[in-house]
Amino acid sequence: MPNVVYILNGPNLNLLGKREPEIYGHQTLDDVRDLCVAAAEEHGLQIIFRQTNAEHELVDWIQEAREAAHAVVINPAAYSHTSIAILDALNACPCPVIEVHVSNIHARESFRHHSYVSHRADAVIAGCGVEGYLLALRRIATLLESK
Ligand code: CA2
Repeated sequence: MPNVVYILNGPNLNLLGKREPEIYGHQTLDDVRDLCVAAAEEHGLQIIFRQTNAEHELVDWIQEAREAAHAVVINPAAYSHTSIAILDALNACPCPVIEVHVSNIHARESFRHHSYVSHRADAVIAGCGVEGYLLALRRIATLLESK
């Protein structure tokens, strides 16, 4: 049975590739999912890829991942900067967690510089564009292989 990785995306990431390409690039979230499926196959991983605009749904999915996932890749989007609920849910997850941001949040407005999720994340990838998701999967494969 392949290791299962939940890839969870927060609010407005459904707009990826459709607005603000100078910040987020031209690839859509469907493109990101396709790239992640291909990368996961290469690494022998199975992915569950989801997006929601609702904080409670992210919390529910993280709780689901607690039982069902071997690792979590999460782009919490704006909830990174506001949500203790998402941090608490991730703190209850025993598996590796990697936080991904398409843009470099540290080179943007000061309110984006702090992420609650980073307090729990085993690694944080920011500013690599959508390639950040693929780097996260590669790191997850390394971490799970060394277990
Ligand atoms: O850089 C990232 O991946 C972010 O997580 C994206 C969030 C932002 O709030 C974070 O600070 C950094 C925004 C989600 C995407 O929002 C879009 C809005 C318009 C057009 C395209 C995407």
